[in-house]
Amino acid sequence: MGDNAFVVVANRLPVDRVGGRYEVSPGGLVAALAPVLRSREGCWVGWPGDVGVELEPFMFNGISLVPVALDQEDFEGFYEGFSNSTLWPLYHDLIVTPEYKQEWWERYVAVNEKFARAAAGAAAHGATVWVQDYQLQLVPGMLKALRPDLTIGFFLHIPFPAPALFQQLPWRNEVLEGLKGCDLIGFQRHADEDNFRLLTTEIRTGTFPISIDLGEIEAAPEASIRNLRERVGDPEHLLLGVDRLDYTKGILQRLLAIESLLEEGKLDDIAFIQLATPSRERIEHYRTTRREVEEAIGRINGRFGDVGRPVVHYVHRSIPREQLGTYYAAADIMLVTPFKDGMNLVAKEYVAAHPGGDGALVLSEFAGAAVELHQAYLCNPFDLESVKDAIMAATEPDPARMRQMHDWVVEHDVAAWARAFLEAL
Ligand code: ADQ
Repeated sequence: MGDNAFVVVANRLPVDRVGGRYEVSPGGLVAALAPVLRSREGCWVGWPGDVGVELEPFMFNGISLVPVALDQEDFEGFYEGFSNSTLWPLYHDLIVTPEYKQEWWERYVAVNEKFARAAAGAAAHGATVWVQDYQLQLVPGMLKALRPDLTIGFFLHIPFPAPALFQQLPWRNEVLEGLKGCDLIGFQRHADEDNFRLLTTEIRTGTFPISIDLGEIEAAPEASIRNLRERVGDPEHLLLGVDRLDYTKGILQRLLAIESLLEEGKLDDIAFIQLATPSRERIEHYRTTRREVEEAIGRINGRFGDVGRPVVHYVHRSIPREQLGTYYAAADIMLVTPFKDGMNLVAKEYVAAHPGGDGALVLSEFAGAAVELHQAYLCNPFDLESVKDAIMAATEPDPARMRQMHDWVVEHDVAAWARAFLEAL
């Protein structure tokens, strides 16, 4: 038993190792939970991000971090395997086919046990423990068995599939049992909660749409916005995409929509910036998606670009947080076109960067964010014409729509999200 009254358990610790030392990894979850962790003498249990590294608990920026070590087999079986090649595609409605492998499942159980034991060791008597996301669905049940005195919450950041899909999972009963160790499970959308409740009503559930830390998207200076637009040739319409390079995000679909509009002569003076963070690159489906995206970019630039004047500006790396605000502010049209997405924080970040009502958001109906940001130009990424129509509508945006969305995001930030969940718990 430890002495922490509040414990967050997540796959990753909120730090990245950069050249031998740790830096805070940016993200809303850290921003939302850091104040709670500090005020409630809390700690964060998670994997530091390096395979095979054993670390003692350490303090970082006033937060106590409890590292869980993963070896190469854990990384391959638990992380790349069961989490990202089984659960991720299954929970995103089979955009690619999930793989079901007994040895991955066994690693998932073993690693969930490591996390549960670490959390049990860190929590004080009667503490509150908040477990995050699909990688750790067995932790609540394991933790309840070890420590019946704890109050345990769980939040699922990704969608929860319809029962007919979930029931494909050979270990569906074990996963449900794991989740049943909770006192409260939170979902992004009512639709996810409803799907879950068709399987069991034994556990208390709720819908808590996650949001962003408004302080992280800094107001961009006018000069840097102008500079960015000049660098891409001062187009009439500057379009932007910002994603992890993941097959759920529909990056290829937005490129095909742009290509088709250029072909039809409906758009001409445009530039499209696609920022894509490398992601899960050892998994074949991710490599295929990257290949398809890069091929389309090459083709579009070859057909419609010119020397020194490409149509698509593509950056395959993570952009520092402080620069992201300039991209968002400079873009006339933001393209968020996932086939399926728990929430999609990029959509909210873009809206946050447009307090004046300028700009337009093209948003997939299948992103959780579409529930709250319903004034966006909504589209169906499975229907190319629908994406094209939304882009065309966004070329003449209604500022009232952006203002309403901006007001909503300002009122409903990530701190409000964390507060709502913890109060319900
Ligand atoms: P993700 O699938 O990672 O999150 P998202 O919500 O869009 O998706 O968050 C991505 C974050 O990474 C954003 O904050 C964005 O700014 C940042 N980012 C993306 N590309 C970047 C780049 N090239 N450079 C710098 N930063 C970049 C999962 C779920 C989502 C859910 C979140 C939170 O899949 O549906 O919204 O968790 O619950």
